[in-house]
Amino acid sequence: MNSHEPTKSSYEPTKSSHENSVNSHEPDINSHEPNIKNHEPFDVYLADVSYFSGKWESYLRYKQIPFNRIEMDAALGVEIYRHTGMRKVPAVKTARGEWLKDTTPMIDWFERQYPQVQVVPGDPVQRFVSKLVEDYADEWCWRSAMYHRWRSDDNAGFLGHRIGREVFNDWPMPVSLAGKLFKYRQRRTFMWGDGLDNNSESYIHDHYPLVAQALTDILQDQPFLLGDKPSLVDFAFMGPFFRHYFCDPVPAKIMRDQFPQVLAWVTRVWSSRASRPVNDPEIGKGDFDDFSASGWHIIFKEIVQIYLPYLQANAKAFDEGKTRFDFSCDAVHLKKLPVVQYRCYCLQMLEQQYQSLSEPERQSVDQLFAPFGELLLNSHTESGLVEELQLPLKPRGEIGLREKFHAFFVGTPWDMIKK
Ligand SMILES: N[C@@H](CCC(=O)N[C@@H](CS)C(=O)NCC(=O)O)C(=O)O
Repeated sequence: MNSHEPTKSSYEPTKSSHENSVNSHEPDINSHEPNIKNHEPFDVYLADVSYFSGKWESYLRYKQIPFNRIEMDAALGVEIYRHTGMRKVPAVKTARGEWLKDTTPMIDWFERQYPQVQVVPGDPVQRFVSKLVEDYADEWCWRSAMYHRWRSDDNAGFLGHRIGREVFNDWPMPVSLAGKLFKYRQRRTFMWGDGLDNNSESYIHDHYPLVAQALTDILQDQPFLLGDKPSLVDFAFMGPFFRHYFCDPVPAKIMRDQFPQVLAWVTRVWSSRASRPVNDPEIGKGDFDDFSASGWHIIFKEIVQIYLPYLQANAKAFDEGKTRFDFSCDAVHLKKLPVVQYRCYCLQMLEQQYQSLSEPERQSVDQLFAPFGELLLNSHTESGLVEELQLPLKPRGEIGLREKFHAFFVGTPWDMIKK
């Protein structure tokens, strides 16, 4: 297999998506960045069904960064694992042969290389709040997005088959069986293994409409979540809202019927280009907004009262060497959650960013969240992953046959601990 050959997506030829992302009719907004041209073009490994690939691809398309779009299969998964230590997408290889992983540090890396049009607000308070919201969209919206994909037999049957055909077509078995095995793995790990039971089901189910309503309220008077141009928080919410809620048939019906403004926003973000302001030439020139839209209250409340306490509990369980823990707050009780080391890293980064604000900036952040309680950002957690996630990644050695076999068939478990 030639790893540089874009694989075929079942919905539309991959090549057309690629052409959209580097459209020669658009002005080259990155022409002032001569240094970066050494890294181009990027090989971007992704999956057309994937949460984080959707976030990542929307960002690259908006920034008009040229890339080869390569859909992963199991063999490419081994290659990605060999260079990144994870069988996870998206992953990027630069033209110099350096590797990058994880959308959060990747966006920071690309923002430094392509500063012409920034998606992260320059104001320190807005920047910190954007990072916090990004983390919430990445990590806390994940459970509900997995639930809406895998809970209903109709949706899960369709997705299992689609993933079998698109991602595991090189497993030595019929794609229908590959799809069924993958469906079983996802349900076991991300539904029953991630706190879903009769008591928690209503919270997990309702999380999608809750956040969709918040986005609808925010979008009442503006095309994007922080005003008239896309920013980090738009790309972050594209994680759950694009490849899961917009593309998967069962949650997509909920979006069409109940949240049409969110449906319009998804297509707006997907089709936005930094060189092409929406409708009005004045649009896109101003600063980002200050999170004052009332819809943010729903999300801020969740962050203060549920998500940060959860991150603290996860970090405490990690420090105590546990592999599972129960988490309870007023809104939900989640039993036997896996300890996720990566989320200790998320907390560590957020705490560092919060601590590096000046006193008045920290007070402005606190004031935004004060109606809902105190921001818990003082665990001093040490995740052990900071070095691992420095980009570009340090080159890794060859891997043995056993590791190859594992990466091909099993992948890297979500709750894998790397000390
Ligand atoms: N924190 C990572 C998460 C990447 C991730 O979890 N990717 C999922 C797809 S959305 C994956 O590749 N999973 C592979 C698997 O479950 O085997 C990021 O932001 O890129």
